[in-house]
Amino acid sequence: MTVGGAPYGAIDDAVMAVRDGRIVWIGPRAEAPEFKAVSTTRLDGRWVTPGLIDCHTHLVFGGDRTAEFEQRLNGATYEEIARAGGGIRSSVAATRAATDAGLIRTARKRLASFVAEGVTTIEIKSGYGLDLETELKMLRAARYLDGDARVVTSFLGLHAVPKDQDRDAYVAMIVDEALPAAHAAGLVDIVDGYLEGIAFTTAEVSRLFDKAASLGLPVRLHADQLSDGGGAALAAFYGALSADHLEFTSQAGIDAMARAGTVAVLLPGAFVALAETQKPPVAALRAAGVPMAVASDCNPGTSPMLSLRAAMNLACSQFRLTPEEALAGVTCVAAKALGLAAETGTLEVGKLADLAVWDIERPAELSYWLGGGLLHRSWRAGVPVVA
Ligand code: DI6
Ligand code: FE
Repeated sequence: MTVGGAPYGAIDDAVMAVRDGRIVWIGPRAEAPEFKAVSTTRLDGRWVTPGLIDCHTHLVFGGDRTAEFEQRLNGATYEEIARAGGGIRSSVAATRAATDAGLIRTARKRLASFVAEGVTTIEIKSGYGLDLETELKMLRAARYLDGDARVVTSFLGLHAVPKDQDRDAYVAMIVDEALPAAHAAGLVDIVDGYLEGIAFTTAEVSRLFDKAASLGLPVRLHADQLSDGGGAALAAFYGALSADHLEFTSQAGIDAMARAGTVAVLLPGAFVALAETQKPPVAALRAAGVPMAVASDCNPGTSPMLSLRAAMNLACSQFRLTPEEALAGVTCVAAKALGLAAETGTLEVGKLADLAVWDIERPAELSYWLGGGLLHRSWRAGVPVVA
């Protein structure tokens, strides 16, 4: 992928050599040197892609929100439910009540769905704790899940203001106490926030991002999902790895992202689940050269989605990505969104041997089929996962 000029950067009749978990050679069989291989695996003409990367999930949470799903089907909106104390806050109550083991057990089941379809790297956020203890519990659970897939954690303390709590005191607790504590415990790879009318303001997110910068941590932002709050421009101002959602992002926001090299993360699962009508400005992002990632946003409220390939399908059918863009969006661009572009996301010498092998005739099938088991085998850093 992305090597050479063929569509998808595809190499026909290829050979790949892996040593110590990294790709040490890749190219056409005709050009391959003699390898003193310890073991050889034949893939019989199958397609091999980088292991898939889901760069935006809320995989760890207690309970579920089936009741809200039914309320929305009866006409209630997500914002109405949130303002009435449901939404994120109802997952907070269930997550606080869950034990470490319980959180891990339920998240591991969900993770298995992603691994079974070739995901070898997954990002997991906190944000259903909203107190020091539970945010740390969520992040510990996320770290613990690292195994079949590599886990990248995001600290999402500014996800919602907890019930009956003073806003300013809450923001101060997250910024001055919870983030430094989680960072000191080695639990934070990226700092995330939710900028939205029903969530946090530019000033509040800025306080968080200033703290992240002082700790040397990269940032990303849930931006412009339900309204244009200037989130894309704020993310770009802070040099964010990504700005996510972007349904309401303006041209000024897009231009700022292009200048900053901030990735646009598209989340069609939330768009569909909320029956939104405002689509992210894909044509303008493309025209501005902003790289687009695609992710599941797996979460109990707005995207109860257990398949990254389903997100690829919806990114094409709903947002008009090409299948090639969708595949880039869950491989090389997703790696960039997580700051891992030097390590994974393409099949190139020096990168980790994160591989997915598919029972398909052509790569567009990965976006074409909505669900279904197309994976033949997978490896994380040269270690077999699905065998
Ligand atoms: N945007 C989302 O789509 C999720 N979080 C966020 O900031 C929704 C989370 C939830 O409703 O539980
Ligand atoms: Fe999200």
